Amino acid sequence: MAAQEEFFTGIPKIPYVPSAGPGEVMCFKHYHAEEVLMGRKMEDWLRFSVCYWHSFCGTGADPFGSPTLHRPWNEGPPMESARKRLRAAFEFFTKLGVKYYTFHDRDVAPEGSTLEESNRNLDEITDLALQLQTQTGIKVLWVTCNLFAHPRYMNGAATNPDCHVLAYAGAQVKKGLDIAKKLGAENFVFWGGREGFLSVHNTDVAAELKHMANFFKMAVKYKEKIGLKCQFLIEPKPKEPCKHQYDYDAMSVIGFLQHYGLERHFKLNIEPNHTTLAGHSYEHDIVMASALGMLGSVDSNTGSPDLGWDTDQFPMDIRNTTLVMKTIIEQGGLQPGGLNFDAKVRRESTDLEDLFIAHIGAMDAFARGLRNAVRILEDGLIAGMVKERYSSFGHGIGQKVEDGSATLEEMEAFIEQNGEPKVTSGKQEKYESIFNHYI
Ligand code: XUL
Ligand code: CO
Repeated sequence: MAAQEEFFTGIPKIPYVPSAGPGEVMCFKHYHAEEVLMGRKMEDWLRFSVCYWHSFCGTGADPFGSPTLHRPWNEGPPMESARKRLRAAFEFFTKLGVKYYTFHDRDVAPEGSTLEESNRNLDEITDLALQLQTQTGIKVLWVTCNLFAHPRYMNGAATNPDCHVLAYAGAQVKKGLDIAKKLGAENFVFWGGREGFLSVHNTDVAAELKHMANFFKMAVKYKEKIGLKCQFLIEPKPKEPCKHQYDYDAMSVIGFLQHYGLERHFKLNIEPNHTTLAGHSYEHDIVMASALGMLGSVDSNTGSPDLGWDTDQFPMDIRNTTLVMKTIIEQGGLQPGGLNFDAKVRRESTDLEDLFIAHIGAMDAFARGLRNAVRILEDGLIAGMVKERYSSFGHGIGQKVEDGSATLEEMEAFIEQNGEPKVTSGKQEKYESIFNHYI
């Protein structure tokens, strides 16, 4: 890369220095990409990805204040800054040592005054992206279409009461899928920020749900038509910007997909800050989606439990990362999904190096989570205790319940013979103490 094009001057490729002291934050102390754990390289368990919108488009503006983050790549006319932004992003990915990135169509190329113009902008920028991908080996984890920012989408995109708007969203997704194919994206995400309602009085909920399902069916059909191989993902979120979003949480989305016969075509992209907004614990939706074979990818971030909104902070809590990685290892990995940092530096973290520090800290937090989860699973103590807890389903009447052949009459006969079950301790504190031993 030519010297004048360097944006992160003075920052080298981030090294792995396990002996680094507490004040040294520009190196990995736990993340060692090539190290093999449980038969797989750390980078392949973790599949880290940097998101474009927060890290390269974010300005630090909030509803109460102006931008605080002045990024050199966002200066100049829209297409010129789009090209600079892309070069800055690839410099960042390379120096950080992350192999994947994610973006919305409108993050990488500005919206034009017509669909044709927007598409031309996308064509030009994705030509450059393809070049940079080939040069660096960096790949697209997922692409998504921004179907929520433009005023035309204020009443929804796929659930808009006006089919003209739905058609615009469809045209945009068609182009998004073409771009996904061109760039070899491994996944494609649908996040329905405005697919929901602010008032039931003006909303035909049943019609909107059906339209959304039919919209997804069009996307599946087009994906198959163009031979796009990537995995489709829906990202649940309960609210914000809508008062109520249809994709409320993991179980609502799974129910929706099954109701409309779409479950074979989609998995879920779980974002823990959305999970906690839905009133669940951090790991809840990851565990629920995984249990039903529907966990496809993770937007790895965190909120502040004391706040009621989506703060998109970098995930730094080792307990959380350990639980997430335990679930991911148990399901055999996240591929073709990954851990995408849908997270933004605070508006007060104004130095360019803060962008590195944030990602390095979160990657190390996940590397520690991975190492802890591996120890938990290799020791097998917790797994053994859980297995023992359910051991009554391994024989006799329990075996019949397990394989689905038992009847209520048999339940009654069993109780007549065996009477009252004995009280068995759940041992929660014992599990918690053992878990704490590993973190
Ligand atoms: C919004 C959010 C989005 C999606 C992609 O809360 O998480 O950035 O990840 O549209
Ligand atoms: Co997200």
